[in-house]
Amino acid sequence: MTCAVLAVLVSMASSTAADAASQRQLVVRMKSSASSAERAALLRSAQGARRVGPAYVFDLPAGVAGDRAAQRLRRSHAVAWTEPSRKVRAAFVPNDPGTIGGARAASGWQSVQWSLSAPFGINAAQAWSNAAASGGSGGRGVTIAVLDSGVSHAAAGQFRASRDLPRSRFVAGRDFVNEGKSGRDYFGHGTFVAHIIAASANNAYGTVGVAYRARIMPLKVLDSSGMGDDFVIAQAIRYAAQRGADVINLSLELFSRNGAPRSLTLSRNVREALRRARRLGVVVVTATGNSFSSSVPSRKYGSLAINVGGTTEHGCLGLYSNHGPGLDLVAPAGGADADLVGDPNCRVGEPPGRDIAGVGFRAGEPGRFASVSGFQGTSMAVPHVSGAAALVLASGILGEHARPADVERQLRWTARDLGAPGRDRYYGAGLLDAAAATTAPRAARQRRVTPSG
Ligand SMILES: [Ca+2]
Ligand SMILES: [Ca+2]
Ligand SMILES: [Ca+2]
Repeated sequence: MTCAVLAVLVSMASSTAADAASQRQLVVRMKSSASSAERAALLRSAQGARRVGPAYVFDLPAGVAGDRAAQRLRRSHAVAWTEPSRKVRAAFVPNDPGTIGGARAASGWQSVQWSLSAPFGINAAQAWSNAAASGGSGGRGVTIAVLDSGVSHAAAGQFRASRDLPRSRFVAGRDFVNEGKSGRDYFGHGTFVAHIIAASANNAYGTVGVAYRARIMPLKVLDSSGMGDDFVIAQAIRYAAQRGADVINLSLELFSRNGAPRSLTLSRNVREALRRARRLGVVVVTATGNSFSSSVPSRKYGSLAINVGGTTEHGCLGLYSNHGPGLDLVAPAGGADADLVGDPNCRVGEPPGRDIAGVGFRAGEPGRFASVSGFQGTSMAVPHVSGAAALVLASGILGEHARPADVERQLRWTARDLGAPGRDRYYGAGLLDAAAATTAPRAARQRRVTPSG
C-alpha cells in the first residue's frame, strides 16, 4: 500500500513541474456514429467537460495522468480519438516598444514601411496598381479573418478604434476567449497585425495596409498576454471558414509543455479544421514560429496552409525564423540577421535592420494609438502574405473560383529567390513579391523565360 502511494508521488513529481500549467486538458472527438446517449454519458463522466466545436474538452483532475485518462476514453467505441491540449502564443519576439506619438514621417509611408517597398520589401505599390487595373483595388471584397489577441474595432471605455481601421472595414467577429464579450484587443498584437493587412490608404493618417480595402473578421483566440489553446484555434478556424472568410491569418505558434516549438499541425484538431477550411476554399496563412528551428514546421501532413518565415530589412533570414521542411516562402518580419554562411545579405555584426513599422498600442494600453516599434518575428511576415493573397483573390487573375492550392502556388511561383539558387531550406521559394503575384500566371511565366540581358 505504502509502495503504491510512493510510486504515484514520484511519477507526479517528475512531470508536474513542467506540465502542471499547460497539460491539464484533454481533447476528445466522438465518432459521428456516436449516439446522443453516448455523448451525454461521456460528458457526465468527467468534471468540467464541455463542447468546443465538434470536439469535447475535459479538465483532468489533479493527480490523473493524461495518457491514462486518454487510454480509458479510447476504450469506448464511441470515441474517435483523443489528444492533450497544447498552448499557442503570439509569434513575435518582443523588444523595447518605443513610440513616436503622432509624428508624421517627413517623406511618407515609403520611408517608414520598408517592408512594402524596395529593396527587400514585397513590391506593394506595383501590386496595388496591378490589383486596381483588374478591378480588385486594395483587395476589395475579400474578407480576412484575424485569429489573434482581438482587434480594436470599436471605441468603448478604455478602448479606442483606430482611424486606419474604421468600423466599415470589419465584418462581425467573435470572442473565443471570453464568450459573449466584444473581442477587443488588450494585448496589441492582433491590432498591429490587422493594420499590416488592411490599414486604410490615402487618408493622410498612419500607415498603408497591404490590402487596404479588404475587410477584417476579428476573432479573439489569444488572451491579454498573447496566450491561447490549440482547441480554441481549431474552433475559430472552423468558424471563420463557415462564416465566409476568404483568408485566415494565423500569426501564432504552437509549443510543447516544456516550451519547445511545434508544428501547428501536430494538433489533430487543428489539422482537421485546416482540412475543412481548405475544402471550403479558404486560404490559410501561418507563421513558422520564432525559435530558429530547422524542424518546424514539419511537412508530415502535406500542405494544409501557407507557412511563412521572416526576413530582415537586409534581405536575410531573421535570427529567430523557424525554417523546417514545411516552410513555403518568406516575407518581411524585421529584426537581426541570421548567421547564414555564404549569404551576402546576412550582415551579422552590423546594426540590425528595422522592425516592422505600424500603428498600434502597447500591451495593456489599448486607448493610446501610436506608431509602435518593437514588432518583429514571423507573426509580422504572415499579414504581408495574407494581404497579398487578398490582392490576388480580388484581382481575379486565377479565375473566379481560385482554390487555396492555386493561390499558394502563385505566391511561391512568383516569389523572389534568396539565398542558395532555387528553393532552399532557409527561404523556401523565396521572398514574397506581391507585384509578381498579382500578375496573370501566363504573363509571369513569359516574363520568367525572357533573357535578362
Ligand atoms: Ca492610413
Ligand atoms: Ca504549404
Ligand atoms: Ca533560394
